[in-house]
Amino acid sequence: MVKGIEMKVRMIIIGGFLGAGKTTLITKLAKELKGSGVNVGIIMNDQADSLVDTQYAEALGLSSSEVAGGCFCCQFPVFLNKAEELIDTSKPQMLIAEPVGSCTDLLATVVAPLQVLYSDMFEVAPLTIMVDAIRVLEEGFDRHSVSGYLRAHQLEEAELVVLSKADLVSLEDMQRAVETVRKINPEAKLVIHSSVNGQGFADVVKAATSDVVSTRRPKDIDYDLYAQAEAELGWYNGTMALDFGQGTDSYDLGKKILEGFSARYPKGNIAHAKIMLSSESNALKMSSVRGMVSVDAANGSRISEGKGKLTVNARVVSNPELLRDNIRTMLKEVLGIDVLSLESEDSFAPLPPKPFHRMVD
Ligand SMILES: Nc1nc2c(ncn2[C@@H]2O[C@H](COP(=O)(O)OP(=O)(O)OP(=O)(O)O)[C@@H](O)[C@H]2O)c(=O)[nH]1
Ligand SMILES: [Mg+2]
Repeated sequence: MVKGIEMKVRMIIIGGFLGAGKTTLITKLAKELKGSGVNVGIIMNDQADSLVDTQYAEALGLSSSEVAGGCFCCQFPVFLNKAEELIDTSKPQMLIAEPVGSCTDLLATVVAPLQVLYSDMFEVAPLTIMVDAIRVLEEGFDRHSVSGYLRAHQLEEAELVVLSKADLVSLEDMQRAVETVRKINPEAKLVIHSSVNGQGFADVVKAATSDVVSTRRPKDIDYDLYAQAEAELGWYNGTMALDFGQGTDSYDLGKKILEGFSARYPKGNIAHAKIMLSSESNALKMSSVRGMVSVDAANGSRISEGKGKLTVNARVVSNPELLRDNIRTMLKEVLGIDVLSLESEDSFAPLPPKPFHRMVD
């Protein structure tokens, strides 16, 4: 599909809980679309700044922007502004937006406002929600599971569900995961996906490039329960300058940092911890979701040399101050004396969501 710049920009919103695989899918989708001649922009989102995801998208050479310090719904004017900026600078035919993983009620607070107030600018694709098959199998959507109310609502409002991490579960288990998803949302289109073997990716590309638009009505929501579910998580973002000297094995370092979370927290409580390490000789992105550590991307050699930088983003079920203290201790243990300075650090629990718009009729 090739659209002229005078046409509406197709806005594809890909939400879903922390660690479900949004950034992995979005960057892959953007590269695929770019490769087939579609001009694409990406908008990332987080409750804080210094984002690993944005650094990653930029490192891949994708036109990207971020809305930091709150979700798209609470910061709708900033979201719109960033979209307009990207449209002015990059003239994209499509914008792919990743809302923060602890955000829901997007139909009422982002999709509807775009459709009602900015219908001349945007064509809004059906709301896509990514759901981690492992989290479904191990926790379900029980109110008492990690952010259960919030994750169930995200799924309820989905128009396209991308059930991710198919490579990590057996066919029988995937069938069970599908049944659990269907109990909450029987209507959505469902794609079983793996970023590792490419399963389901063609269906995601097809949905992205179709002309079908979002039509789903917003779902009821209790904002107190939503706020409680969101506030279960402590958030930590930190950036520090490092001196790797003659050379440090970056994989070892990343692994040790992320394994520090597994040593301190029950795995279900590690929603997503991610790090980006960069130096004069390399760059590395690693993640831990529920204690499962993986290398997401690497550039250059395995060995970090000279001056460098470490960014840590962690979202863990914890009091935020305790999370910060634990991370400081972990970093001190792993990095020894080489921390030159902590350039920025932030730890907090998200405030109750207060959407700028909420349109339900
Ligand atoms: N095995 C496997 N790993 C995956 C798959 N999709 C994503 N991952 C891994 O899961 C981790 C989290 O992926 P992200 O794409 O960063 O998740 P996210 O939803 O953007 O997370 P937040 O930005 O924290 O909300 C990374 O280590 C990915 O490599 C998949 O299909 N299979
Ligand atoms: Mg992400």
